Amino acid sequence: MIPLRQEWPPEFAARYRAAGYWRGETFPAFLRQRAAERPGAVAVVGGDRRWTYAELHERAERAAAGFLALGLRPGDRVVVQLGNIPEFFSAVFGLFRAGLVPVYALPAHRLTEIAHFVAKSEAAAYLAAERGTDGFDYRTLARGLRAASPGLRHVIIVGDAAEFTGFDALDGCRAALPGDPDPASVAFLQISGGTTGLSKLIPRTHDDYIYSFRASNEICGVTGDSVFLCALPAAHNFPMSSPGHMGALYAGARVVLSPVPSPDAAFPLIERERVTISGLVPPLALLWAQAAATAKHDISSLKVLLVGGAKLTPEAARRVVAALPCTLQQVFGMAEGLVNYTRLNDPEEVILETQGRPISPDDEVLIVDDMGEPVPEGEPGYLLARGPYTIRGYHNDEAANARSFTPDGFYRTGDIVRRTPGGNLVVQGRAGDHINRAGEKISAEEVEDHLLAHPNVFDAAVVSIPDEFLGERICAFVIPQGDRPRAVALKAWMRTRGIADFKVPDQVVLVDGFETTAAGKISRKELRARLRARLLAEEGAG
Ligand code: OOB
Repeated sequence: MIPLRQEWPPEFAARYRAAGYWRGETFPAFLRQRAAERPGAVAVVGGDRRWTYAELHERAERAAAGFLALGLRPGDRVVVQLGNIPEFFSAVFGLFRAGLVPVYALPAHRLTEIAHFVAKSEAAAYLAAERGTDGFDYRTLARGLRAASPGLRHVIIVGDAAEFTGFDALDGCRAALPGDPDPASVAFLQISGGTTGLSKLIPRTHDDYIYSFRASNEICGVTGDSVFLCALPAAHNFPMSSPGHMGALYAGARVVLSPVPSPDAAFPLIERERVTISGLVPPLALLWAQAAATAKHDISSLKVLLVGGAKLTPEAARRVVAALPCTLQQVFGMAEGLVNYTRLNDPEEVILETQGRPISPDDEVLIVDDMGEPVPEGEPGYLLARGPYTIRGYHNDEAANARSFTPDGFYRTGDIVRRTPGGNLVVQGRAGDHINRAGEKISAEEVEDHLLAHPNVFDAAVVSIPDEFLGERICAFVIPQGDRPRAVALKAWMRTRGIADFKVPDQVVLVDGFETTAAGKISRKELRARLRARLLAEEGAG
Protein backbone atom coordinates (compact mmCIF):
# COMPACT_ATOMS: atom_id res chain seq x y z
CA MET A 1 0.00 0.00 0.00
CA ILE A 2 1.39 3.41 -0.96
CA PRO A 3 1.52 5.74 2.07
CA LEU A 4 -1.14 8.42 2.03
CA ARG A 5 0.31 11.82 1.32
CA GLN A 6 -0.83 15.30 1.98
CA GLU A 7 0.52 17.43 -0.80
CA TRP A 8 1.95 20.85 -0.23
CA PRO A 9 3.35 22.36 -3.43
CA PRO A 10 7.11 21.61 -3.57
CA GLU A 11 8.16 25.25 -3.11
CA PHE A 12 6.13 25.44 0.13
CA ALA A 13 7.49 22.14 1.41
CA ALA A 14 11.02 23.30 0.65
CA ARG A 15 10.43 26.55 2.52
CA TYR A 16 8.99 24.78 5.58
CA ARG A 17 11.98 22.44 5.67
CA ALA A 18 14.49 25.23 5.20
CA ALA A 19 12.88 27.19 8.04
CA GLY A 20 13.33 24.20 10.33
CA TYR A 21 9.62 23.53 10.86
CA TRP A 22 9.68 20.16 9.17
CA ARG A 23 12.67 18.30 10.54
CA GLY A 24 12.04 14.80 9.26
CA GLU A 25 10.90 13.61 12.69
CA THR A 26 8.34 10.83 13.01
CA PHE A 27 6.17 9.46 15.83
CA PRO A 28 7.99 6.12 16.19
CA ALA A 29 11.40 7.81 16.10
CA PHE A 30 10.60 10.34 18.80
CA LEU A 31 9.14 7.75 21.16
CA ARG A 32 12.19 5.53 20.65
CA GLN A 33 14.44 8.47 21.39
CA ARG A 34 12.61 9.45 24.59
CA ALA A 35 12.66 5.83 25.76
CA ALA A 36 16.42 5.79 25.24
CA GLU A 37 16.98 9.15 26.94
CA ARG A 38 14.71 8.73 29.95
CA PRO A 39 13.69 5.08 30.20
CA GLY A 40 12.62 5.27 33.84
CA ALA A 41 10.62 8.50 33.64
CA VAL A 42 6.86 8.07 33.86
CA ALA A 43 5.24 8.70 30.47
CA VAL A 44 1.58 7.84 31.08
CA VAL A 45 -0.56 7.56 34.20
CA GLY A 46 -4.07 6.11 33.95
CA GLY A 47 -6.02 4.71 36.89
CA ASP A 48 -3.50 2.85 39.03
CA ARG A 49 -1.16 2.20 36.12
CA ARG A 50 2.04 4.14 35.55
CA TRP A 51 4.01 3.37 32.43
CA THR A 52 7.56 4.57 32.02
CA TYR A 53 8.89 5.67 28.63
CA ALA A 54 10.70 2.33 28.33
CA GLU A 55 7.50 0.45 29.08
CA LEU A 56 5.37 2.50 26.70
CA HIS A 57 7.95 1.97 23.98
CA GLU A 58 8.07 -1.76 24.64
CA ARG A 59 4.27 -2.05 24.61
CA ALA A 60 4.07 -0.12 21.35
CA GLU A 61 6.70 -2.39 19.75
CA ARG A 62 4.77 -5.46 20.82
CA ALA A 63 1.47 -4.10 19.57
CA ALA A 64 3.07 -3.10 16.26
CA ALA A 65 4.43 -6.60 15.72
CA GLY A 66 1.04 -8.00 16.71
CA PHE A 67 -0.84 -5.83 14.22
CA LEU A 68 1.37 -7.03 11.39
CA ALA A 69 1.10 -10.65 12.55
CA LEU A 70 -2.67 -10.36 12.13
CA GLY A 71 -2.09 -9.58 8.47
CA LEU A 72 -2.50 -5.82 8.57
CA ARG A 73 -0.14 -4.16 6.11
CA PRO A 74 1.66 -0.82 6.35
CA GLY A 75 -0.61 1.91 5.00
CA ASP A 76 -3.80 0.18 6.20
CA ARG A 77 -6.18 2.41 8.13
CA VAL A 78 -7.41 1.41 11.59
CA VAL A 79 -10.33 3.20 13.23
CA VAL A 80 -9.35 3.69 16.88
CA GLN A 81 -12.07 4.36 19.44
CA LEU A 82 -10.45 4.51 22.86
CA GLY A 83 -11.12 6.73 25.84
CA ASN A 84 -8.57 8.10 28.29
CA ILE A 85 -6.81 4.86 29.13
CA PRO A 86 -3.08 4.06 28.81
CA GLU A 87 -3.78 1.66 25.94
CA PHE A 88 -4.69 4.68 23.84
CA PHE A 89 -0.94 5.32 23.67
CA SER A 90 0.35 1.76 23.26
CA ALA A 91 -2.24 1.32 20.48
CA VAL A 92 -1.56 4.48 18.50
CA PHE A 93 2.23 4.34 18.89
CA GLY A 94 1.99 0.65 17.93
CA LEU A 95 0.07 1.61 14.81
CA PHE A 96 2.57 4.34 13.94
CA ARG A 97 5.43 1.88 14.46
CA ALA A 98 3.84 -0.63 12.10
CA GLY A 99 3.21 2.04 9.46
CA LEU A 100 -0.53 1.75 10.03
CA VAL A 101 -2.74 4.84 10.02
CA PRO A 102 -5.03 5.50 13.00
CA VAL A 103 -8.38 7.15 12.28
CA TYR A 104 -9.37 8.87 15.52
CA ALA A 105 -12.98 8.34 16.59
CA LEU A 106 -14.37 9.76 19.84
CA PRO A 107 -15.74 7.51 22.58
CA ALA A 108 -19.13 9.19 22.06
CA HIS A 109 -19.42 8.05 18.45
CA ARG A 110 -21.81 5.23 17.69
CA LEU A 111 -22.36 2.72 14.90
CA THR A 112 -23.59 5.11 12.20
CA GLU A 113 -20.58 7.36 12.63
CA ILE A 114 -18.02 4.57 13.01
CA ALA A 115 -19.36 2.84 9.89
CA HIS A 116 -18.95 6.14 8.04
CA PHE A 117 -15.32 6.50 9.21
CA VAL A 118 -14.60 2.90 8.22
CA ALA A 119 -16.14 3.39 4.78
CA LYS A 120 -14.58 6.77 4.11
CA SER A 121 -11.09 5.68 5.18
CA GLU A 122 -11.52 2.14 3.75
CA ALA A 123 -10.29 0.90 7.12
CA ALA A 124 -9.05 -2.65 7.51
CA ALA A 125 -9.58 -2.78 11.27
CA TYR A 126 -11.49 -1.32 14.21
CA LEU A 127 -9.83 -1.04 17.61
CA ALA A 128 -11.91 -0.22 20.69
CA ALA A 129 -12.13 -0.89 24.41
CA GLU A 130 -14.56 -3.43 25.83
CA ARG A 131 -16.49 -0.70 27.63
CA GLY A 132 -16.50 3.05 28.03
CA THR A 133 -16.72 5.06 31.25
CA ASP A 134 -20.49 5.27 30.68
CA GLY A 135 -20.75 1.47 30.51
CA PHE A 136 -21.33 1.39 26.75
CA ASP A 137 -20.25 -1.96 25.28
CA TYR A 138 -18.19 -1.36 22.12
CA ARG A 139 -18.30 -5.07 21.27
CA THR A 140 -21.99 -4.62 20.49
CA LEU A 141 -21.07 -1.75 18.22
CA ALA A 142 -18.39 -3.96 16.63
CA ARG A 143 -20.96 -6.64 15.84
CA GLY A 144 -23.10 -4.12 14.01
CA LEU A 145 -20.02 -2.77 12.29
CA ARG A 146 -19.08 -6.20 10.98
CA ALA A 147 -22.46 -6.44 9.31
CA ALA A 148 -22.31 -2.87 7.97
CA SER A 149 -18.68 -2.86 6.78
CA PRO A 150 -17.78 -5.81 4.55
CA GLY A 151 -14.25 -4.49 3.96
CA LEU A 152 -13.37 -4.55 7.65
CA ARG A 153 -10.98 -7.44 8.29
CA HIS A 154 -10.28 -7.20 12.03
CA VAL A 155 -11.85 -6.08 15.27
CA ILE A 156 -9.39 -5.66 18.14
CA ILE A 157 -10.65 -5.12 21.67
CA VAL A 158 -8.88 -3.84 24.79
CA GLY A 159 -10.17 -5.88 27.76
CA ASP A 160 -12.49 -8.87 27.38
CA ALA A 161 -12.50 -9.36 23.61
CA ALA A 162 -15.34 -11.93 23.43
CA GLU A 163 -15.24 -13.36 19.87
CA PHE A 164 -12.83 -10.62 18.67
CA THR A 165 -9.04 -10.29 18.80
CA GLY A 166 -7.68 -9.28 22.20
CA PHE A 167 -5.38 -6.25 22.15
CA ASP A 168 -3.41 -7.36 25.20
CA ALA A 169 -2.49 -10.69 23.63
CA LEU A 170 -1.13 -9.15 20.42
CA ASP A 171 2.44 -10.05 19.68
CA GLY A 172 4.54 -10.97 16.72
CA CYS A 173 7.93 -11.02 15.13
CA ARG A 174 9.89 -7.83 15.81
CA ALA A 175 12.10 -8.48 12.81
CA ALA A 176 9.06 -7.99 10.58
CA LEU A 177 8.64 -4.40 11.72
CA PRO A 178 9.29 -1.82 9.01
CA GLY A 179 11.76 1.05 9.19
CA ASP A 180 10.57 4.48 10.24
CA PRO A 181 7.86 5.94 8.01
CA ASP A 182 8.43 8.73 5.52
CA PRO A 183 8.09 11.95 7.58
CA ALA A 184 6.05 13.47 4.74
CA SER A 185 3.54 10.61 4.79
CA VAL A 186 0.18 10.77 6.54
CA ALA A 187 0.54 9.64 10.15
CA PHE A 188 -3.18 9.57 10.99
CA LEU A 189 -6.61 10.80 9.99
CA GLN A 190 -8.41 13.17 12.33
CA ILE A 191 -12.17 13.74 12.20
CA SER A 192 -13.56 17.14 11.22
CA GLY A 193 -16.46 18.72 13.04
CA GLY A 194 -18.67 18.54 9.94
CA THR A 195 -20.09 21.83 8.73
CA THR A 196 -22.05 20.25 5.94
CA GLY A 197 -23.22 16.69 6.28
CA LEU A 198 -20.99 13.95 7.61
CA SER A 199 -17.54 14.35 9.13
CA LYS A 200 -14.61 14.60 6.78
CA LEU A 201 -11.23 12.98 7.35
CA ILE A 202 -8.21 15.18 7.95
CA PRO A 203 -4.84 13.75 6.90
CA ARG A 204 -1.96 14.96 9.06
CA THR A 205 1.68 14.13 8.33
CA HIS A 206 4.44 13.34 10.81
CA ASP A 207 6.32 16.47 9.73
CA ASP A 208 3.46 18.92 10.01
CA TYR A 209 1.84 17.61 13.18
CA ILE A 210 5.06 17.21 15.14
CA TYR A 211 5.96 20.78 14.22
CA SER A 212 2.61 21.99 15.56
CA PHE A 213 3.08 20.47 19.02
CA ARG A 214 6.82 21.08 19.24
CA ALA A 215 6.15 24.78 18.64
CA SER A 216 3.14 24.66 20.99
CA ASN A 217 5.38 23.31 23.75
CA GLU A 218 7.51 26.41 23.44
CA ILE A 219 4.50 28.75 23.51
CA CYS A 220 2.83 26.95 26.44
CA GLY A 221 6.01 26.39 28.46
CA VAL A 222 5.98 22.59 28.30
CA THR A 223 9.30 20.93 29.23
CA GLY A 224 10.41 17.53 30.48
CA ASP A 225 9.35 18.58 33.98
CA SER A 226 5.75 19.33 33.00
CA VAL A 227 2.79 17.16 33.98
CA PHE A 228 -0.07 17.36 31.47
CA LEU A 229 -3.56 16.38 32.55
CA CYS A 230 -5.59 15.03 29.64
CA ALA A 231 -9.15 15.67 30.80
CA LEU A 232 -10.86 16.02 27.41
CA PRO A 233 -11.14 12.90 25.19
CA ALA A 234 -7.60 11.99 24.10
CA ALA A 235 -8.64 11.58 20.47
CA HIS A 236 -9.65 15.23 20.14
CA ASN A 237 -7.16 17.39 18.31
CA PHE A 238 -7.06 20.01 21.08
CA PRO A 239 -5.88 17.78 23.99
CA MET A 240 -3.72 15.87 21.52
CA SER A 241 -1.59 18.68 20.17
CA SER A 242 -2.26 22.03 21.85
CA PRO A 243 0.27 21.22 23.27
CA GLY A 244 -1.59 18.19 24.43
CA HIS A 245 -0.51 14.69 25.32
CA MET A 246 1.60 14.41 22.18
CA GLY A 247 3.41 17.64 23.01
CA ALA A 248 3.98 16.34 26.54
CA LEU A 249 5.36 13.00 25.32
CA TYR A 250 7.54 14.78 22.78
CA ALA A 251 9.00 16.83 25.65
CA GLY A 252 9.56 13.70 27.77
CA ALA A 253 6.97 14.96 30.27
CA ARG A 254 4.27 12.99 32.08
CA VAL A 255 0.72 12.56 30.77
CA VAL A 256 -1.99 11.96 33.37
CA LEU A 257 -5.30 10.66 32.06
CA SER A 258 -8.57 11.68 33.65
CA PRO A 259 -11.35 9.29 32.61
CA VAL A 260 -13.85 12.18 32.63
CA PRO A 261 -13.23 15.93 32.78
CA SER A 262 -15.29 16.77 35.87
CA PRO A 263 -13.58 18.51 38.83
CA ASP A 264 -14.43 15.46 40.99
CA ALA A 265 -12.21 13.29 38.83
CA ALA A 266 -9.60 15.87 37.83
CA PHE A 267 -8.82 17.71 41.09
CA PRO A 268 -7.59 14.64 43.03
CA LEU A 269 -5.34 13.81 40.06
CA ILE A 270 -3.97 17.35 39.96
CA GLU A 271 -3.11 17.09 43.64
CA ARG A 272 -1.65 13.59 43.49
CA GLU A 273 0.42 14.04 40.32
CA ARG A 274 1.29 17.72 40.79
CA VAL A 275 -0.23 18.52 37.39
CA THR A 276 1.19 21.70 35.82
CA ILE A 277 -0.88 22.15 32.67
CA SER A 278 -4.24 21.12 31.23
CA GLY A 279 -6.74 22.12 28.56
CA LEU A 280 -10.51 22.52 28.71
CA VAL A 281 -13.48 23.75 26.69
CA PRO A 282 -15.16 26.89 28.12
CA PRO A 283 -18.09 25.21 29.96
CA LEU A 284 -15.69 22.91 31.79
CA ALA A 285 -13.32 25.76 32.62
CA LEU A 286 -16.26 27.52 34.26
CA LEU A 287 -17.18 24.36 36.12
CA TRP A 288 -13.60 24.01 37.40
CA ALA A 289 -13.58 27.68 38.41
CA GLN A 290 -16.78 27.19 40.36
CA ALA A 291 -15.56 24.00 42.03
CA ALA A 292 -12.19 25.53 42.97
CA ALA A 293 -13.86 27.78 45.53
CA THR A 294 -14.86 24.83 47.70
CA ALA A 295 -12.30 22.26 46.57
CA LYS A 296 -10.78 20.01 49.21
CA HIS A 297 -7.84 19.25 46.95
CA ASP A 298 -4.70 21.27 46.48
CA ILE A 299 -4.59 22.35 42.85
CA SER A 300 -1.86 24.95 43.32
CA SER A 301 0.60 23.03 41.10
CA LEU A 302 -1.46 24.02 38.04
CA LYS A 303 0.49 26.72 36.18
CA VAL A 304 -1.32 26.96 32.84
CA LEU A 305 -4.89 26.27 31.82
CA LEU A 306 -5.61 26.31 28.11
CA VAL A 307 -9.19 27.08 27.16
CA GLY A 308 -10.49 26.69 23.62
CA GLY A 309 -12.68 24.76 21.23
CA ALA A 310 -15.41 27.36 21.54
CA LYS A 311 -15.53 31.03 22.34
CA LEU A 312 -14.58 32.03 25.88
CA THR A 313 -16.28 35.36 26.47
CA PRO A 314 -14.27 38.04 28.31
CA GLU A 315 -16.69 37.74 31.23
CA ALA A 316 -16.19 33.98 31.48
CA ALA A 317 -12.43 34.46 31.08
CA ARG A 318 -12.46 36.87 34.03
CA ARG A 319 -14.23 34.30 36.19
CA VAL A 320 -11.71 31.61 35.29
CA VAL A 321 -8.77 33.88 36.03
CA ALA A 322 -10.24 34.99 39.35
CA ALA A 323 -10.96 31.47 40.59
CA LEU A 324 -8.02 29.36 39.40
CA PRO A 325 -4.43 29.68 40.60
CA CYS A 326 -2.87 29.63 37.14
CA THR A 327 -2.31 31.53 33.90
CA LEU A 328 -5.16 31.34 31.42
CA GLN A 329 -4.11 30.70 27.85
CA GLN A 330 -6.77 31.00 25.18
CA VAL A 331 -6.44 28.68 22.21
CA PHE A 332 -8.35 28.98 18.96
CA GLY A 333 -7.52 26.06 16.73
CA MET A 334 -8.92 23.52 14.33
CA ALA A 335 -8.14 19.93 13.47
CA GLU A 336 -7.41 21.08 9.91
CA GLY A 337 -4.39 22.95 11.19
CA LEU A 338 -4.08 26.61 12.20
CA VAL A 339 -3.78 27.14 15.96
CA ASN A 340 -3.68 30.52 17.73
CA TYR A 341 -2.64 31.10 21.32
CA THR A 342 -2.52 34.05 23.65
CA ARG A 343 1.03 34.10 25.02
CA LEU A 344 1.75 33.44 28.69
CA ASN A 345 3.24 36.91 29.19
CA ASP A 346 0.58 38.81 27.23
CA PRO A 347 -1.11 41.75 28.98
CA GLU A 348 -4.25 40.74 30.83
CA GLU A 349 -6.59 42.38 28.33
CA VAL A 350 -5.14 40.27 25.49
CA ILE A 351 -5.55 37.08 27.54
CA LEU A 352 -9.11 37.94 28.53
CA GLU A 353 -10.40 39.47 25.32
CA THR A 354 -8.70 37.74 22.39
CA GLN A 355 -8.13 34.27 21.05
CA GLY A 356 -4.46 34.92 20.39
CA ARG A 357 -2.22 34.73 17.35
CA PRO A 358 -0.85 31.94 15.16
CA ILE A 359 1.89 29.53 16.18
CA SER A 360 4.12 30.03 13.19
CA PRO A 361 5.73 33.02 11.47
CA ASP A 362 4.76 31.17 8.28
CA ASP A 363 1.08 30.85 9.14
CA GLU A 364 -0.63 32.97 6.50
CA VAL A 365 -3.89 34.37 7.76
CA LEU A 366 -6.30 36.30 5.55
CA ILE A 367 -9.51 37.99 6.67
CA VAL A 368 -11.75 38.48 3.66
CA ASP A 369 -15.24 39.63 2.64
CA ASP A 370 -17.90 37.78 0.64
CA MET A 371 -15.97 38.43 -2.56
CA GLY A 372 -12.76 37.03 -1.12
CA GLU A 373 -11.17 40.49 -0.87
CA PRO A 374 -9.24 41.43 2.29
CA VAL A 375 -11.34 43.54 4.65
CA PRO A 376 -9.90 46.78 6.10
CA GLU A 377 -7.63 46.07 9.09
CA GLY A 378 -9.67 45.61 12.25
CA GLU A 379 -12.94 44.79 10.44
CA PRO A 380 -14.53 41.35 10.78
CA GLY A 381 -14.31 38.92 7.88
CA TYR A 382 -13.96 35.26 6.96
CA LEU A 383 -10.74 33.67 8.16
CA LEU A 384 -8.63 31.84 5.58
CA ALA A 385 -5.46 30.01 6.58
CA ARG A 386 -2.45 28.43 4.90
CA GLY A 387 0.79 27.30 6.47
CA PRO A 388 3.24 24.61 7.56
CA TYR A 389 0.68 22.59 9.54
CA THR A 390 -2.60 23.45 7.80
CA ILE A 391 -3.87 20.78 5.42
CA ARG A 392 -4.28 21.37 1.70
CA GLY A 393 -7.18 18.95 1.33
CA TYR A 394 -9.41 16.39 3.04
CA HIS A 395 -8.94 12.67 2.51
CA ASN A 396 -10.86 11.31 -0.44
CA ASP A 397 -13.40 14.14 -0.74
CA GLU A 398 -13.14 16.21 -3.91
CA ALA A 399 -16.48 17.97 -3.37
CA ALA A 400 -15.52 19.14 0.13
CA ASN A 401 -12.11 20.19 -1.11
CA ALA A 402 -13.61 22.34 -3.84
CA ARG A 403 -15.75 24.08 -1.20
CA SER A 404 -13.28 24.33 1.64
CA PHE A 405 -10.07 25.44 -0.06
CA THR A 406 -9.29 28.40 -2.29
CA PRO A 407 -7.54 27.72 -5.60
CA ASP A 408 -4.27 28.89 -4.04
CA GLY A 409 -4.56 26.48 -1.15
CA PHE A 410 -6.01 28.50 1.71
CA TYR A 411 -8.34 26.60 4.04
CA ARG A 412 -11.67 28.35 4.48
CA THR A 413 -12.08 28.00 8.24
CA GLY A 414 -15.70 29.19 8.23
CA ASP A 415 -14.91 31.40 11.22
CA ILE A 416 -15.58 35.12 11.26
CA VAL A 417 -12.80 36.98 13.03
CA ARG A 418 -11.24 40.41 13.35
CA ARG A 419 -7.65 41.29 14.10
CA THR A 420 -6.76 43.71 16.89
CA PRO A 421 -4.02 46.32 16.39
CA GLY A 422 -1.74 44.03 18.43
CA GLY A 423 -2.21 41.26 15.85
CA ASN A 424 -4.46 39.03 17.94
CA LEU A 425 -7.59 37.40 16.55
CA VAL A 426 -11.03 37.78 18.08
CA VAL A 427 -13.59 35.19 17.01
CA GLN A 428 -16.88 36.89 16.25
CA GLY A 429 -18.99 34.14 14.77
CA ARG A 430 -18.97 31.77 11.86
CA ALA A 431 -20.26 31.41 8.36
CA GLY A 432 -21.25 27.74 8.43
CA ASP A 433 -24.37 26.16 9.82
CA HIS A 434 -22.85 23.98 12.49
CA ILE A 435 -23.59 24.06 16.17
CA ASN A 436 -20.67 24.40 18.59
CA ARG A 437 -22.05 22.58 21.59
CA ALA A 438 -19.48 22.81 24.37
CA GLY A 439 -16.71 22.44 21.82
CA GLU A 440 -18.32 19.58 19.87
CA LYS A 441 -19.08 20.69 16.32
CA ILE A 442 -22.38 19.34 15.02
CA SER A 443 -23.57 19.67 11.44
CA ALA A 444 -27.14 20.98 11.23
CA GLU A 445 -27.59 19.07 8.00
CA GLU A 446 -26.53 15.76 9.53
CA VAL A 447 -29.06 16.11 12.36
CA GLU A 448 -31.79 17.17 9.92
CA ASP A 449 -31.13 14.10 7.78
CA HIS A 450 -31.65 11.86 10.79
CA LEU A 451 -34.88 13.62 11.75
CA LEU A 452 -36.18 13.29 8.20
CA ALA A 453 -35.89 9.52 8.49
CA HIS A 454 -38.69 9.55 11.09
CA PRO A 455 -42.07 8.60 9.56
CA ASN A 456 -43.88 11.45 11.35
CA VAL A 457 -41.43 14.16 10.34
CA PHE A 458 -42.36 16.03 7.19
CA ASP A 459 -39.47 18.49 7.37
CA ALA A 460 -36.86 19.61 9.89
CA ALA A 461 -34.52 22.56 10.32
CA VAL A 462 -31.79 22.46 12.95
CA VAL A 463 -30.22 25.58 14.43
CA SER A 464 -27.92 26.65 17.25
CA ILE A 465 -29.40 28.59 20.15
CA PRO A 466 -27.17 30.47 22.62
CA ASP A 467 -26.94 28.54 25.88
CA GLU A 468 -25.59 29.85 29.13
CA PHE A 469 -23.77 26.66 30.03
CA LEU A 470 -23.02 24.90 26.72
CA GLY A 471 -22.30 28.03 24.72
CA GLU A 472 -24.76 26.77 22.13
CA ARG A 473 -27.43 24.10 22.17
CA ILE A 474 -29.18 22.23 19.37
CA CYS A 475 -32.72 23.21 18.54
CA ALA A 476 -34.73 21.28 15.94
CA PHE A 477 -37.79 22.80 14.29
CA VAL A 478 -39.97 20.00 13.04
CA ILE A 479 -43.03 20.00 10.77
CA PRO A 480 -44.95 16.86 11.72
CA GLN A 481 -46.93 14.61 9.39
CA GLY A 482 -49.47 11.94 10.36
CA ASP A 483 -49.40 11.28 14.09
CA ARG A 484 -47.93 14.31 15.80
CA PRO A 485 -44.70 13.07 17.48
CA ARG A 486 -43.92 14.23 21.01
CA ALA A 487 -40.63 16.03 21.53
CA VAL A 488 -39.38 13.54 24.12
CA ALA A 489 -40.30 10.61 21.89
CA LEU A 490 -38.46 12.18 18.97
CA LYS A 491 -35.36 12.68 21.10
CA ALA A 492 -35.56 9.09 22.34
CA TRP A 493 -35.89 7.91 18.76
CA MET A 494 -32.83 9.95 17.73
CA ARG A 495 -30.89 8.01 20.36
CA THR A 496 -31.66 4.79 18.46
CA ARG A 497 -30.00 6.12 15.30
CA GLY A 498 -26.50 5.02 16.25
CA ILE A 499 -25.15 8.54 16.66
CA ALA A 500 -23.20 10.35 19.35
CA ASP A 501 -25.44 11.57 22.14
CA PHE A 502 -24.18 15.13 21.72
CA LYS A 503 -25.97 15.27 18.33
CA VAL A 504 -29.42 14.61 19.81
CA PRO A 505 -31.37 17.91 19.79
CA ASP A 506 -31.61 19.56 23.19
CA GLN A 507 -34.85 21.19 22.19
CA VAL A 508 -37.55 20.21 19.68
CA VAL A 509 -40.10 22.79 18.52
CA LEU A 510 -43.05 21.52 16.48
CA VAL A 511 -44.25 24.04 13.90
CA ASP A 512 -47.03 24.00 11.30
CA GLY A 513 -44.81 25.06 8.46
CA PHE A 514 -41.72 26.97 7.46
CA GLU A 515 -42.29 30.44 6.11
CA THR A 516 -41.34 31.00 2.53
CA THR A 517 -40.73 34.35 0.90
CA ALA A 518 -43.16 35.94 -1.52
CA ALA A 519 -40.80 34.77 -4.23
CA GLY A 520 -41.16 31.17 -3.07
CA LYS A 521 -38.44 28.96 -1.67
CA ILE A 522 -35.69 30.30 0.53
CA SER A 523 -32.35 28.66 1.16
CA ARG A 524 -31.83 26.31 4.10
CA LYS A 525 -29.34 28.77 5.50
CA GLU A 526 -31.83 31.61 5.36
CA LEU A 527 -34.57 29.40 6.77
CA ARG A 528 -32.42 28.37 9.73
CA ALA A 529 -31.51 32.01 10.38
CA ARG A 530 -35.17 33.08 10.40
CA LEU A 531 -36.30 30.26 12.66
CA ARG A 532 -33.50 31.00 15.09
CA ALA A 533 -34.33 34.72 15.11
CA ARG A 534 -38.01 34.03 15.68
CA LEU A 535 -37.39 31.70 18.60
CA LEU A 536 -34.95 34.10 20.22
CA ALA A 537 -37.46 36.96 19.83
CA GLU A 538 -40.20 34.83 21.41
CA GLU A 539 -37.93 33.71 24.25
CA GLY A 540 -36.87 37.30 24.78
CA ALA A 541 -40.49 38.40 24.91
CA GLY A 542 -41.55 35.56 27.18
C1 OOB B 1 -10.79 22.64 17.95
O1 OOB B 1 -10.80 21.96 16.78
P1 OOB B 1 -12.12 21.49 16.00
O2 OOB B 1 -11.63 21.00 14.69
O3 OOB B 1 -12.94 20.60 16.85
O4 OOB B 1 -13.00 22.81 15.77
C2 OOB B 1 -12.50 23.95 15.10
C3 OOB B 1 -13.48 25.09 15.23
C4 OOB B 1 -12.94 26.41 14.77
O5 OOB B 1 -13.01 26.55 13.37
C5 OOB B 1 -13.85 27.36 15.51
O6 OOB B 1 -15.10 27.45 14.88
C6 OOB B 1 -14.06 26.68 16.84
O7 OOB B 1 -13.82 25.31 16.60
N1 OOB B 1 -13.11 27.14 17.87
C7 OOB B 1 -13.24 28.30 18.56
C8 OOB B 1 -12.16 28.34 19.46
N2 OOB B 1 -11.42 27.22 19.28
C9 OOB B 1 -12.03 26.51 18.32
N3 OOB B 1 -14.14 29.29 18.47
C10 OOB B 1 -13.98 30.34 19.32
N4 OOB B 1 -12.98 30.45 20.20
C11 OOB B 1 -12.04 29.47 20.31
N5 OOB B 1 -11.05 29.58 21.22
O8 OOB B 1 -11.80 23.00 18.52
C12 OOB B 1 -9.44 22.96 18.49
C13 OOB B 1 -8.31 22.42 17.91
C14 OOB B 1 -7.05 22.73 18.42
C15 OOB B 1 -6.95 23.57 19.51
C16 OOB B 1 -8.07 24.10 20.10
C17 OOB B 1 -9.33 23.80 19.58
